[in-house]
Amino acid sequence: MPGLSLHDHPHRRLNILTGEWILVSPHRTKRPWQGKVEKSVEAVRPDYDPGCYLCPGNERAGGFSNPDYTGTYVFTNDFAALLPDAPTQSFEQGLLMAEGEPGICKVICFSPNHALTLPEMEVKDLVGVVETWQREYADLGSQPFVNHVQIFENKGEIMGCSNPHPHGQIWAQASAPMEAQKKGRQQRAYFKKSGRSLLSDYLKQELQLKERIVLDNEHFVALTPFWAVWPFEAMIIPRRHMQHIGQLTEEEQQAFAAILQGLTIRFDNIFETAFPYSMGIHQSPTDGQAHEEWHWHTSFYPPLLRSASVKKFMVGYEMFGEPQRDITAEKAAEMLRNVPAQHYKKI
Ligand code: H2U
Repeated sequence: MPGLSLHDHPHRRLNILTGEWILVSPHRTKRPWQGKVEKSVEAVRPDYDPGCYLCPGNERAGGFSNPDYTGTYVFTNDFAALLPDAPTQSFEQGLLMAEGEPGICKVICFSPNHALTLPEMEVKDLVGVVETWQREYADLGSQPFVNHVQIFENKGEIMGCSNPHPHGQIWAQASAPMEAQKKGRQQRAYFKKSGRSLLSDYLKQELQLKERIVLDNEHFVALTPFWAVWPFEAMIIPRRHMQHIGQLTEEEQQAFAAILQGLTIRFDNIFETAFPYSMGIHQSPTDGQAHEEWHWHTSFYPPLLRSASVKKFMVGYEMFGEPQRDITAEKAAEMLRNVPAQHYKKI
C-alpha cells in the first residue's frame, strides 16, 4: 500500500481556525464531467439606475432617500435583522433556551457607480472602502452593548444578493456569533500554548511551501487555505499580527486595498464573469478585552466550480457528514495564479 498522497488519495484536512475537519477527494477530478457548461451572458449595467435603491439620490424602503454621495455611503438597514432595543432577557423552559439579542445592521455602498464591482474599482477608491470599514468597526464596536462586529459582502444573485450595486453589510451585536467563537477558541488555545499567533505561524509555513499562495505584497498574503471547503476559497492574511483593521498603518491600508483588488480580479478572470462570493472580515471581539490571540483576516467563500454557472452545492453528505471537495486547494491556487493579473474587461 503506497503512502498517503494529498494529491491522489481521499483524506480529511483540519481547519485549524475552526477545529473542524473537511473531506478531500482529489481522485474524483479525473472522472468525466457530463454536467452543463454554459457561457455566461453578462448584462451591461448603467452607471446610474433610477430604479436602484442604493444609487445616489434614490428612494429606499420606508420613504428614506440616499444623499448624492460621491464615495462610500453607510445607512442603517431598513429591514434590519437585529434591533438595538431588543430585550436582553434569557428564556428557559426545560430544554428550550433562548436569549434576547440586541444589535445594529448597516448597509455600506462601496461606490456611487452602479456599474462597478470591487475588482473594477480603483485602489484609491478601495482605500475609501477600507477606511469606512475601519470607522464602522470602531464606532459600532464602541457602543456599550456591541461585542462583535461582522463586516461582510454577499456578491452575485447566486449568493442571494438582492442588488448588483456594489455594496456590503455590517452586523454588530451583543454576542459573538458561532464562526467567530470557534475561531476565537482555536486562536486562544494556540496563543496560550505557544505565545504566538496561530495565523503568523501558519503564514510562515505557507510562505515556505508556496503551494497555496495566490499573490502577496509587502503587508498581506492571499492564499487558498489548506482546509478550503469552497472550490476557490481564499483568505487574505496580514503579515503583521494585528487584532483588527483599526490597527492598519496608512501603508498597510493601501496594501490591503491593493490585494483586495488583485485577488478579486483573479476571481473574475477564472471564468470571465463577475465572480460571486460571500466575503467576511473576522476580527477580535469588541468587548473591551485586549484579545492578543486574534489575528484578523478576510475570508472569501465563492461557490462557482466549473463555469460561470455551475456552482458547488453544500448538500447531501455535506449536510449530514462534513464538507467535501474534489479539486484541491493547491490546484485552485495554481489556477488563480495562472490567470492574468489584469481584469478581463480591461485586457
Ligand atoms: P443584500 O444584497 O446582501 O441582500 O443586501 C442588501 C440589504 O439592503 C438587505 O439586507 C437592505 C436589505 O434589507 N435594504 C434596505 O435597507 N433598504 C431598501 O430600500 C432595500 C433593501
